[in-house]
Amino acid sequence: MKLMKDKVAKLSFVALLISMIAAMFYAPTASAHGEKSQAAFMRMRTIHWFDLHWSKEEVAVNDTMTLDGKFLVFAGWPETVDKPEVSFLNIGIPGPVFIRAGSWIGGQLVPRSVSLELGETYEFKVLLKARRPGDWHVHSMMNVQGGGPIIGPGKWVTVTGSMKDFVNPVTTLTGQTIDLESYALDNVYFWHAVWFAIAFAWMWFWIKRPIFIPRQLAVAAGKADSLISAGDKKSSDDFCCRYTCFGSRFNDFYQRQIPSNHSAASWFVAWYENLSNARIYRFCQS
Ligand SMILES: [Cu+2]
Repeated sequence: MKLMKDKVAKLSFVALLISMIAAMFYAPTASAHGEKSQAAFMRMRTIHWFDLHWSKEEVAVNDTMTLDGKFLVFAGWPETVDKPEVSFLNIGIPGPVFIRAGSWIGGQLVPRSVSLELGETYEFKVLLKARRPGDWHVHSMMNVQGGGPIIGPGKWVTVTGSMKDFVNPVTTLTGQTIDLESYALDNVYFWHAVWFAIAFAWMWFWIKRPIFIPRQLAVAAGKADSLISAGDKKSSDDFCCRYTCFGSRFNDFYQRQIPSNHSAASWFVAWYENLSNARIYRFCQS
């Protein structure tokens, strides 16, 4: 019996080795179109995509292509999925390999969500500008609030060229032309570094002293109060107040937003943030 067990163990080990080596030498690329992975009721009773047409199979970085076609909003929409009252025409691609330069439903520009009628057929068009070289699946997609992304058919499109050459110029409301691809990146890095440094200092303040086990022992011994000194409390108040104010002041200075496809949403976020910042600021001043 012992001999048998040893043999099985030995053979299993050899099998494991062989499969590891095989995986090292042969690893095929995964390749699939995801629309069929959706639940049947999502795929067959929501949005029916048809007559789809991809204008190009190969496109150079900075060049554009369109995906157009029609979709029927199924009259027997499932009860378990919210009605498509807030729907956003999108594109199913692996990350920002294209940018969506424009999208239309029935000839109407739809940069934001729209409400769709059950039983209606719509024509749509999406204009895409190539950004990252590679072979990509390009799918039509409808994001339905309360329903999730409803993906349509996809097709391989090859993007050629170099991502270094990609530009995304926009003219702001003040007439300035900027490249969204690289706009204010130095500033982004700078402020991330500043906040990381502050966050790290704050964490260091607490973790440089003995942490988990000694503190747990102190709590168990009923000496929890001795763990946080009056000095700690003072520094915490100071730290919290100073940096929240600092943050809210800088948010105020950099309030001017970049126009985007979601400008109404970003305007609302900016307004809301500013409102709460103003409250915090007043609180800190008092
Ligand atoms: Cu696909």
